[in-house]
Amino acid sequence: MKNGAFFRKEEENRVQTEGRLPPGQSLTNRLPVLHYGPVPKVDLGDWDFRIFGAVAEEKRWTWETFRQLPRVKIIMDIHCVTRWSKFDTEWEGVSLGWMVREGLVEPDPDAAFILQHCEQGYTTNLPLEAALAENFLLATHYNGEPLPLEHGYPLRAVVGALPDRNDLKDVYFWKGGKWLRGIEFRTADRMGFWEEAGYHNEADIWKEQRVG
Ligand SMILES: Nc1nc2c(c(=O)[nH]1)N[C@H]1C(S)=C(S)[C@@H](COP(=O)(O)O)O[C@H]1N2
Ligand SMILES: [Mo]
Repeated sequence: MKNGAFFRKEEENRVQTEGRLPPGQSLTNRLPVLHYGPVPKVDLGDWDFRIFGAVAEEKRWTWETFRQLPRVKIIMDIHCVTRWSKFDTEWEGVSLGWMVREGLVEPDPDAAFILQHCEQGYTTNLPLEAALAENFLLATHYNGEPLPLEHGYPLRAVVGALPDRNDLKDVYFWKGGKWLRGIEFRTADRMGFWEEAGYHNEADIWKEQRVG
């Protein structure tokens, strides 16, 4: 059997050589659970997901309607500001960019930011362009299974790095809200929970924009 620590280091060297290990990060093979506060209780019967704010028309899905939207699978590298990175994680869910391209959601012409609203008041913000890109997903599944409760069941946003796409903006994983209930489109930026607390608003993993 391979020695765990040795294997980890070997893997880390490999992703580093491939240019996928951002500065100050180290590889983990687990999927750590990280969030502020308790895991919320979720009742799918009265769950809904809303898109509102700077959009032509506000939209609302129940779980029954949301789960019927077409889903895509993406494999991404995710990077937590607390310095762990996990590579080749597989997520499945609904693309916000697809929703806009299909006309399910019509942003106002001056919409330029989004704010994610989660259970228990967690929020996090992104430029609209980043939220419409291929490395941002409204995920319902991880590794082919519905999200575990502690990872955001039934719906979370995920944002990470796609190994071959240097053209996309890559941000730390706190910009993916677990237990997501709404996305507010905005003309002006508004900082979320960690951003208000001093984390960097842009959060670029390659520039190590952790705080400030
Ligand atoms: N609702 C909510 N979402 C959250 C957080 C949180 O505290 N609350 N923490 C963020 C942070 S800092 C990280 S690194 C990831 C962790 O996701 P995981 O627990 O699935 O690994 O969730 C993000 N989304
Ligand atoms: Mo994090």
